[in-house]
Amino acid sequence: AAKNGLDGWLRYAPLPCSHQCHSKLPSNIVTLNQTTRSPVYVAGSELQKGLKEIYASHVQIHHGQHGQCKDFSAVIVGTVAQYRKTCGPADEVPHLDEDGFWLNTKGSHVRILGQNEKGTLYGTYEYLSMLAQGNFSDVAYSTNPSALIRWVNQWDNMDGSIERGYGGPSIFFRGEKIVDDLARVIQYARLLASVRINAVVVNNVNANATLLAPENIQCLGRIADVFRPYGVQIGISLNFASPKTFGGLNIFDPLDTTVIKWWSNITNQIYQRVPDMAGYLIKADSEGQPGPQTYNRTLADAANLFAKAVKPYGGIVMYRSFVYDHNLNQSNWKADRANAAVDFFKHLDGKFNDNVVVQIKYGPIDFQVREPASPLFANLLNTSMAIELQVTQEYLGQQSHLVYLAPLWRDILDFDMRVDHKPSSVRDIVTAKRFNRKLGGSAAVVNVGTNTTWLGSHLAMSNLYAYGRLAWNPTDDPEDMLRDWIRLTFDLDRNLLDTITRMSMDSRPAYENYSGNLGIQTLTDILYTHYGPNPASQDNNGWGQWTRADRTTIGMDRTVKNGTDFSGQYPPEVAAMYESNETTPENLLLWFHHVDYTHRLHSGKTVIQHFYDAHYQGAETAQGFLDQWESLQGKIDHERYEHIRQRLEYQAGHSIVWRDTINNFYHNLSGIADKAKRVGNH
Ligand code: GCW
Repeated sequence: AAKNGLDGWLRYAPLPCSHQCHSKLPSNIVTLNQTTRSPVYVAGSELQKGLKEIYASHVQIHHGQHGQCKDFSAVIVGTVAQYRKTCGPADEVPHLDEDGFWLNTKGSHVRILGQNEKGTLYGTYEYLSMLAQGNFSDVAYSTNPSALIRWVNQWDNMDGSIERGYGGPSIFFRGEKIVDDLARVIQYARLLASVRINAVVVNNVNANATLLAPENIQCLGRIADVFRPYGVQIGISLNFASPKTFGGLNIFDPLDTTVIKWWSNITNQIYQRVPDMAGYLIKADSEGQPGPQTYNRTLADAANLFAKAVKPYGGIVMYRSFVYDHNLNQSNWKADRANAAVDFFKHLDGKFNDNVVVQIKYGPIDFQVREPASPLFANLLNTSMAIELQVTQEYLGQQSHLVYLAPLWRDILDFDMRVDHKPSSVRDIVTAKRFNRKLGGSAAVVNVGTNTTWLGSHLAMSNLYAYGRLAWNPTDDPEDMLRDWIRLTFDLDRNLLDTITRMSMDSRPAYENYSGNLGIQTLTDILYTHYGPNPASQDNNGWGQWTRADRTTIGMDRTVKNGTDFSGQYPPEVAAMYESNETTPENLLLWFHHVDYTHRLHSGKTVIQHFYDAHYQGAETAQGFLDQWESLQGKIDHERYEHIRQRLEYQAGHSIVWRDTINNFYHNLSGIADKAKRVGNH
């Protein structure tokens, strides 16, 4: 079959079978569960497909009988319990946590044993990833997830459009209904399972209550049936006002008994059709969405309403902390949207039921190219939390610009909050270790669509791949993950590998340089599109994404001494660092401090000269991507080569538009000349 972008990193491109490969390739597959549509069964079929496509090796699947466990050169796939039952003792297998697996390629046969069936499937994809990279080394290791919540959120609307989606219309919905043909959903399930994502919320957080209509609940069941064999559960977003707007009640107060009954009834109906639904995702009292504040109830009252409804089924509620006033007034020096999450949630710490998880965007504003880690992570000591990331490049070039995001995510995950003067990395907080919670993890907004690139650009898929890897192990190295992804997606060619690695690793610094640097956010259009340069839109808007730039000064003063108090939301050591412009990392200077354009950076350069230079440097790097890519012509199939080439050509030009728009804007505003005489008329 012709290979195309749909396979993503599960391409199984043909490789020559060297001597080592001949002696190492399994000649049988033994699966320890023959129930079709079980993850172990799927694992067997996936192995068979991989072996055939990569090494043209046609291998039979046997359904575990005792004798076969000893078969020479078989690959055995199943859970540890299934292995014990069919094959005998499994004493060598180390203790595994839920979803974990053990992979052993040493000796006469390969064993892939999961703690559960999902884990077995993950281990199978791991083994296939080795094979597809021509890696036949002897390994024996186990791996366990850092957290049990490894979700993705789709922002798909029932009419088939996708909010902030750049890869075409929805694979789930069309014309207020769930689509008949779910072939693309199967493909998506494979991709997600291969990077160990275990749940997908299928509809937009700006939710439409019609999803709860009986016929739609039945159809949700069809979606769940497609994901289930891959170990991926589904979840749904709810509209808080549904009892009134859809259910015919005249109220949606979370403490009202008719409302409570209504939600539990709906929940029962859903679980009847989808007994393993992962849970609910809630956006309430945010950006015009209805919420408990209408009835003077707390956000915890709202979260607990749903928590009680799903509790009997083992479901969880992801409650978003993205709650803020979007009609802020900039004439108030103290107004600051960044303060909102802590203001709204801190006093509710400890009031959430134990199956509620507060889902927190990584930064205090909104998926910007550079933000400090959200201080909310350090303020909820008795509440389960998850981090919300965005694979969708909403503010980061919307898949028309190459921006590899793993380094950004690692910056946040590695950040040490120093809660109680003890090591408190965001990673340890959200994986529930730091405060000993039962639940924790991550969710990423991933707006894949029907486009054959999935996200709108082939190169953007490295972000989905890396997200899954980090959700499993948040200390995975961004460059290592990238190299695996490149080998699996394109080819093992050394030069190709180095080139795409270099471009990707340079991409976030480049974007930051030509869009907005020194912590000023992206300077993109804030009012409508979130795309392209529009520095003027960054002030005097109700959204509270401000720069406070005037003729002589720029930056938000978020200090306690004379600003918005935001820095005071961090534990003392971190607060002290951000309070002074001497100790604030320069890449966040303008996030925390309001300074003169002539303020000197550690380099000796002024802020304004740094702006000019960084924008030139970033645009130059981006223009270089095109040449680097073109050096790979002939090494990649024409279709993908050309699609990517066009994107990079566009980015090269658009980076110049960015550079000049931003530089001219601040040049006009400040009247300060560029030392290198590039900006303005000379
Ligand atoms: O970034 C903003 C987006 C909205 C989005 C919102 C959110 C789904 O512009 O489109 O709504 O965030 O995260 O809820």
